[in-house]
Amino acid sequence: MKKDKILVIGACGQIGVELTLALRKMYGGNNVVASDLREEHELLKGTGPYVSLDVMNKEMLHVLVIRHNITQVYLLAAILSATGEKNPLLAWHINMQSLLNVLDIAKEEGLDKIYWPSSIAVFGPNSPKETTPQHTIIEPTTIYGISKFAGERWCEYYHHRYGTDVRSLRYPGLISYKSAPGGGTTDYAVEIYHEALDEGHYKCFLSENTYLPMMYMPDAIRATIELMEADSARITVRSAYNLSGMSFSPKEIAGAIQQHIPAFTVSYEPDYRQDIANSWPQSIDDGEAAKDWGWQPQYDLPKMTEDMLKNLKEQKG
Ligand code: NAD
Ligand code: AKB
Repeated sequence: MKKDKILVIGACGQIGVELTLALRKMYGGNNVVASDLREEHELLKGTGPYVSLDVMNKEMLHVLVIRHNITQVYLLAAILSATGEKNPLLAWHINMQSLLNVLDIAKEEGLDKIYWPSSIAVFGPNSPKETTPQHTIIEPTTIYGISKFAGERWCEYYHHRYGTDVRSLRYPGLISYKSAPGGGTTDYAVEIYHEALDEGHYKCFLSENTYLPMMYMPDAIRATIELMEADSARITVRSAYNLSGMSFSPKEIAGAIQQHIPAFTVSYEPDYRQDIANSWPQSIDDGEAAKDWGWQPQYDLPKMTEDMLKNLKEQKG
């Protein structure tokens, strides 16, 4: 078992639950403190310490870090793209201040490592759409993307200015069955599996040929851990690494589900989230992650679909 003491903030969210469980396996349950605004997630109960925390309360966060001898923080609390457009100032405030609170405490307390995820949402309509490079035009048009881009700059700044070992990935849309997604544009790719099993029909809020970069959660968790485990000297990108898994459209994911459930049907009624999706890339070049720390995804659309449906069927009984 490793000696580090980890704090996960936003541990009850879509990524937080699975990342906390994975970290507890590696570091021991008691060495990973889970925290969130919400009640403890069912899957976390009995696996390690849980603390109720509002990351916006810097003093409370600071006390928690000192009291638990925290050496690493994983900051996952955020307002995602679709929810962010409903209250842009709140999204900006939460997404930025949470990161600044963590970075500043990391500097003051000399914490070993910080993880904070960025997103493909940093890219905008003027970025190349296909195999979007690591370094290219970045002009996000959503408040979520703007906050992620500003956050990346802050991470790089803290690293260069204060030596803070902060690491980040630009996750694509994440698909998972353990914990529900929280207000993103790519959430349709989770909902569609549930509705296929529950209703046999899904009304999609994006149009059928909207391609977006996506990733299955086991790949995302492995990428996060591989990045955090990598020797610091190998991390050449201190803003956030591009990360790629797969790319597909609603029509293609529906087709993959129909391989298992032939009677499944989908209708398309694009809403305000279509504009957000249209502003994002369709696929991502993650060559720098592959070169620096050996990133390779393991799941494609058919393999993910088989696993999602198998696990959701078990879950739903
Ligand atoms: P989520 O919304 O599912 O979970 C976020 C968690 O943070 C929630 O449990 C929420 O209760 C908690 N939270 C919110 N405000 C808080 C506060 N003030 N104090 C403490 N906790 C608070 O989000 P997620 O999908 O798990 O995303 C985690 C991170 O990954 C975010 O930074 C998000 O931008 C990023 N990301 C996610 C995806 C994705 O597809 N899920 C893709 C790209 C990037
Ligand atoms: C969202 O859709 O907002 C997230 C993301 C891609 O960052 N899933």
